[in-house]
Amino acid sequence: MKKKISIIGVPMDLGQTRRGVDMGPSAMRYAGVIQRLKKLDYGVVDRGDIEIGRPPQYDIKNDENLKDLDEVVKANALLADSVSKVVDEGDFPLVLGGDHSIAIGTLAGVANKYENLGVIWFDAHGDLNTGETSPSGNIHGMPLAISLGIGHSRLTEIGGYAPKIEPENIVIIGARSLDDGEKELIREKGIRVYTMHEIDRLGMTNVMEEAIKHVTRNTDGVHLSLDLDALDPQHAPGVGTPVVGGTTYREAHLAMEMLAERRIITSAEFVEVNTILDIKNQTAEAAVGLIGSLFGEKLL
Ligand code: 6HN
Ligand code: MN
Ligand code: MN
Ligand code: MN
Repeated sequence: MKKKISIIGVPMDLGQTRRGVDMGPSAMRYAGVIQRLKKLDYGVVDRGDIEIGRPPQYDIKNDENLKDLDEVVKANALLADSVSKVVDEGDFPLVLGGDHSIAIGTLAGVANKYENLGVIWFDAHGDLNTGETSPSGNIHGMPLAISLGIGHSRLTEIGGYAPKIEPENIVIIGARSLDDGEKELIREKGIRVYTMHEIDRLGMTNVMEEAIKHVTRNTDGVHLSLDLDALDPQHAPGVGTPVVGGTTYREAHLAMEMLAERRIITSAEFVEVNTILDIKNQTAEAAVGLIGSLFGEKLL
């Protein structure tokens, strides 16, 4: 029997300032994520959506350069609880976003179930900012730093422990827009990053071989956090912070197919699908296709 998959939607749009990413979970459900997984013979439970508070006024920065901190903290605490229950019940947690700030809650719910959790972070960005280094004050640019225990304590302490992960167990894939403070942190912590340059030079096959080796070396579980902006905007136009020069549609699928073959992923989230910016649900459909590949869908 295959493990049951529990889906949790997180209609979060307060980790950045472009409305529309709150409809990401609906868009992926509409694009058939549940049917797709059932067709692969998984039991699937849709646990509905996490409640997101609405601030009286959007996008208010506090003195520490963090926008909508209260609501982001509250929602991530709820998400951490919900994900933690899913793992305790033996299901596979599949979290649908929502902006990338929700990785704070997902990782908080998952990481203490493992001795050492590995993380594969597919993204055009590093998401390694703090209030001090962030050019925007948008918390969706910070979740990887937060999970390393770096940043505002109200965020790092979600779930009641910190850090969630160790720098040597992380791989970032697809990066092509890193802020100065993020580059510094990457060097300081020795985080393994495959930018688009390495994907071009080595090819996605070799990148994934190396990445899988790296995140499984020292770990007993691996979380996949996939930001749709890792893909080139041509293939995933419905994202809040698109960056040219991303992975092709096939490169992203190949990566998922290799993860499926190795069966290393123990939890996953798909984030940043923005339906207002999307074209006929193309990005949500791309996300659902990638989810299919991650769970073992084959071309033949
Ligand atoms: N994402 N590095 C930029 C910032 O504002 O910190 C962009 C972050 C984008 C975050 O796409 O999840
Ligand atoms: Mn741990
Ligand atoms: Mn991104
Ligand atoms: Mn991201």
